[in-house]
Amino acid sequence: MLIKIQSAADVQPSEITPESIYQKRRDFLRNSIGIGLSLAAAGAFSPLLAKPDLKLNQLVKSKYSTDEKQTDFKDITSYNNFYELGTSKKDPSRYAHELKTEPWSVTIAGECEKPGKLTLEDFIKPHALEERIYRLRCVEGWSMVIPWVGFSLADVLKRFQPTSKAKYVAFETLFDPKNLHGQRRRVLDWPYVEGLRMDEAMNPLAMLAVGLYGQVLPNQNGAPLRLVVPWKYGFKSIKSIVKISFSEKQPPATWNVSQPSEYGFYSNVNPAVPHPRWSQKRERRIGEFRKRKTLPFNGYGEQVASLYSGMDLKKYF
Ligand SMILES: Nc1nc2c(c(=O)[nH]1)N[C@H]1C(S)=C(S)[C@@H](COP(=O)(O)O)O[C@H]1N2
Ligand SMILES: [Mo]
Repeated sequence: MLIKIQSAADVQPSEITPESIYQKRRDFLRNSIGIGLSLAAAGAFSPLLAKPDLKLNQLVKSKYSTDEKQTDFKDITSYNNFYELGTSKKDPSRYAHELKTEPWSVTIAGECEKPGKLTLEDFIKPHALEERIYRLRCVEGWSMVIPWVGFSLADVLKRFQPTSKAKYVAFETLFDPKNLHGQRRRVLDWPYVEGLRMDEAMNPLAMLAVGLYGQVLPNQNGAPLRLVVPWKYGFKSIKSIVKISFSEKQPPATWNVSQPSEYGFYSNVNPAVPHPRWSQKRERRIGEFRKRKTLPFNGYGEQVASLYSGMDLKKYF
């Protein structure tokens, strides 16, 4: 199937699809043509694909999706954390234009058989795009439900053939202080970095996202490529990735380096382990008034709890 191209910059605010309209359009498509949602059919256009001849598989709906009410597109794209674009929640959408996503390449390095530097197109090309509706829970106590478009992280990692020494995988965000005004201040140790233990990274829930709500990933959400690890606090889901490397030792993780007593390397969503300055027992779902209970592993325990059996999660928070 051919994918038309529309870059995020071409999307006018008036074209932004509110959740309800999106849902209706989707039902319409499903009923009228009897196929699952596909990027082109949904009238949304692939991000990535500056190459119009690129063929993609149909966008399938992941079995891991939640059927909870999806957060409004507007909230998902205007209430963000992206310190490269400023430290307030409104800054990332306001300064989104500072992030230059073309050209984009991804470097693969470290303990693997196939290191190299790939264009974004080549990086994405072999992977079938899926829609995965996941909960995202921020350590500050808010949460959202986001319909991501992307693909399995495990499939990506296997492709570069990690060696037996690869015990962890590390990710790095673009460093571009000329354009990203946040990086001109030392609020964090730039570039933003994150890491996962190899078995966590290989869990089928972990994904790389290139879109949301069937559209190109908006810059403020981490265009053109961002990690999504739904059982961990939001800050593990690193945005605008330029490098993935395999290592034997545990790699640094930005918030853990910046405040080790407040943010651990693992950062699993855990209502039983309070942040030193506030409880993690409850959360406010954006768009709702009453707080809800926070679930262990953000409700994904069935899929991921076994990764941590035998570990003291108060020590490895
Ligand atoms: N590069 C980078 N990635 C980042 C951040 C950041 O400041 N820089 N913030 C993190 C935090 S704290 C959260 S909660 C999520 C927010 O993702 P969202 O804005 O798409 O909801 O992104 C994470 N990824
Ligand atoms: Mo966060």
